[in-house]
Amino acid sequence: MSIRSLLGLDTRAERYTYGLDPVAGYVSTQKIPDRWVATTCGYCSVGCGMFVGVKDGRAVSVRGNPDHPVNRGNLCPKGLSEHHTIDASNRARQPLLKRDGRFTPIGWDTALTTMAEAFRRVQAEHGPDSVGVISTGQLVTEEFYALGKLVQLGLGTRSFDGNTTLCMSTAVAGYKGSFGSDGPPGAYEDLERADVILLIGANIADNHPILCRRLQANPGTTLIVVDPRVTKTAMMADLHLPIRPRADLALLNGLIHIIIERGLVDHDYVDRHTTGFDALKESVREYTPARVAETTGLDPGLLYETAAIYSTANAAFIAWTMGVNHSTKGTETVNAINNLALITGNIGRAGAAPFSITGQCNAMGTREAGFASSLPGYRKFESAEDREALAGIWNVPVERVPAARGLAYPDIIEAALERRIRALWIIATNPVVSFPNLGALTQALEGLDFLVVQDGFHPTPTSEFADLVLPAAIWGEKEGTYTNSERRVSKVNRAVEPPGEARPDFNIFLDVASALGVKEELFPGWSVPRDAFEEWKRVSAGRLCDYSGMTYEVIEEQGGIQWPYPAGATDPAATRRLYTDGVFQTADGRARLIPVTWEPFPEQPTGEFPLVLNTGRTVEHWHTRTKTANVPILERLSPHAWAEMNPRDARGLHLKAQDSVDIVSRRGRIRDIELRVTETVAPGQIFVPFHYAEANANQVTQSAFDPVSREPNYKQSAVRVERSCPSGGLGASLWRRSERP
Ligand SMILES: Nc1nc2c(c(=O)[nH]1)N[C@H]1C(S)=C(S)[C@@H](COP(=O)(O)OP(=O)(O)OC[C@H]3O[C@@H](n4cnc5c(=O)[nH]c(N)nc54)[C@H](O)[C@@H]3O)O[C@H]1N2
Ligand SMILES: Nc1nc2c(c(=O)[nH]1)N[C@H]1C(S)=C(S)[C@@H](COP(=O)(O)OP(=O)(O)OC[C@H]3O[C@@H](n4cnc5c(=O)[nH]c(N)nc54)[C@H](O)[C@@H]3O)O[C@H]1N2
Ligand code: SF4
Ligand SMILES: [Mo]
Repeated sequence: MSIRSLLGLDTRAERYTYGLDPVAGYVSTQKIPDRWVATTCGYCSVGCGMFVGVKDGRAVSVRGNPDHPVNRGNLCPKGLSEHHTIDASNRARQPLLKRDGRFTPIGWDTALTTMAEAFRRVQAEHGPDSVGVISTGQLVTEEFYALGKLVQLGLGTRSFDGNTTLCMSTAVAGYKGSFGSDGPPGAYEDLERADVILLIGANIADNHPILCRRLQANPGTTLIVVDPRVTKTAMMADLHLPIRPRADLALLNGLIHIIIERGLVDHDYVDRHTTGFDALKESVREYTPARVAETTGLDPGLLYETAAIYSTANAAFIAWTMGVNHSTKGTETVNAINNLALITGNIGRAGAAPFSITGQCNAMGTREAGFASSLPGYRKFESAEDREALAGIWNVPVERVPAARGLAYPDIIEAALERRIRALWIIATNPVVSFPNLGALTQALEGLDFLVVQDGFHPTPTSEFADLVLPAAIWGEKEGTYTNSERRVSKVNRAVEPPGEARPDFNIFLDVASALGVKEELFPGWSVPRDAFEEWKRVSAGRLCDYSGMTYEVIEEQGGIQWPYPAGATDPAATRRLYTDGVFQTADGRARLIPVTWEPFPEQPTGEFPLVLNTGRTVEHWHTRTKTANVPILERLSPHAWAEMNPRDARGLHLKAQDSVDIVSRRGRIRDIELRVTETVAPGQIFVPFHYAEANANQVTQSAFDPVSREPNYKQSAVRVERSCPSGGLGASLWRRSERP
């Protein structure tokens, strides 16, 4: 394949002629922008600052913002090609109503009244909670905040959650348990200041690429990577711990055991700022190096070495992502991470933090704005004082503010299966590809009386199931703020107009509020995201995630501001880290050391299903590929799904590289994907990316969820691998439903 075709140049209608642009280097003269619009990347939670180049009202290029404190001008391949997502041919352009199995274009007014009537009818017949709403970490905070109010106070349903439960809810629950509140305590700067960095189940080289740049700016650090695969991140490490799947809890308890045994505990910190040390000490007694070596598959020498490197560092940073969160023991594993950081005093200092790297561009914004697992501003459902404070700001009777959390995402799906939930509104998430155990999910969706899907693209695998499709503006077409993993609030700006009749989600929420008759009560005089931002500032004032000192203008000026930033604040650097004073958000101000126990993962391999399936990501694609499949360079680099298998297992199955294989579990089958034979995966395990609807990895994953956070156990399922039948290709059929007669 030529470089030109790899870059997608051959397939574009317009041919490129090259000219020299002083900023961007060689670019097409047809594509030299008239103007550059400053904004924040709409993919991952790193939160890179960038400019979108606009020519004749179209987004034609992107470049990194050299002054942005996060990325200093760098962008990863997805960011650099993000403008291609806007012009995609499969953008949703008008509201569509399904009549007799076919989508018919309708006007917005009809769409909104149809939706409001359907939801109110279902609620009248089956109770307020029989309408469910599933949202996302990919809205701006202003939209998410408005949606929360609309759903909880306007629709009055407590069946409200989002795709963040497939992602971050474990970190949230773990932080709440240990520190009394959510909120990642560290900053990206810590990657440059730590002398030891421990990455657990986080493949930043693929998934947070610009963080690798930050890490590389610290050549003196010792990097330890804990991952069952030899990922690109593991290849960067000084020490890679190729742990057995889901043995992290045993490893962490084992490290704590050694640190206690060797007298390496920071007793001063423990005595002044924590509770529960004696119980923790007792609980790790049985996690001897010998036993932990057996559980984790790691040599005892490696355990001693890791414990020594971590506990003797001046500043040690632990970051984790989905290798930890995607587990039925996720919350407890996060508690164990926090335990390790606390007993060594590695929190609240430069270079020292237990740091959950978030995933989506605004996963953090949804955590702050709450409404699902907590009330806005990290307030607690169970606190009468918190509910009264909110009722006061909102000017509603306190009884309107929910006093307990409603159903979490998997429980909403289960309620739909049992027909306790009859109508669903899905916003900016694509569960038909991303939710575990596809068979159960599709049964739930098919049983609904009314399904609304609000998406920037159509058809998507999920919008195919909809009764009503609402076309949304996407990144590049709307305004607001995102919060990145280090609590930095950055500005998102509109560069171009949305296609057809698509509207920003913010406007759609206000329109739905009008259709439900609650607009003036809940959103008096609101018309633009800034109206929501001003109210959110008041809601967050005095809370850990205090925005009250921020304005859109100061955020732009500073290249984002980390919270807390209370009214009157002038120095953004002053709040770079949380818990610098060792005072936590618990009743007694002390962090809690929480004893936790390791358990094997739920679905152990058997003779019939002998392999452990691990699912995850690759740098080129974003989740369910609604966006990146439209970007020629990314799609060409990674056009189809594959399975990675160790040579030993491949030999045993008489398979070779590039054979076409099926992956089979008790629940389903991924058909016809390319086999890659590689030592990066250990014997007994396989890895499959979950990006491809036509080879949907979630056909085989299971309905197993963390009891506290409700997050799915995506990273371990028992499967077998078979050579595909020659007819193959059936995997594509699922999401081409509407094309079938
Ligand atoms: N290119 C790209 N970047 C993205 C995304 C994307 O779709 N594409 N998505 C964004 C989102 S929302 C998220 S949440 C993040 C996710 O970012 P990551 O968490 O880095 O992504 P994953 O590939 O899901 O999983 C991370 C690693 O966990 C490892 N793992 C599996 N099982 C275990 C285990 O038992 N123990 C340990 N220690 N590790 C294990 C996997 O081998 C994998 O390398 O990425 C964000 N960035
Ligand atoms: N097997 C397996 N499954 C997984 C994971 C895994 O590691 N393994 N990871 C899980 C994780 S961490 C996550 S975060 C989820 C992600 O799963 P999803 O949330 O389903 O993934 P996306 O493809 O990002 O879906 C976003 C949807 O919103 C649309 N969209 C984009 N921008 C906008 C907008 O501004 N407005 C509106 N209305 N729509 C918009 C997109 O077209 C797309 O349909 O997947 C989870 N599923
Ligand atoms: S690292 Fe994340 S935020 Fe930065 S350009 Fe890449 S996808 Fe965008
Ligand atoms: Mo995620």
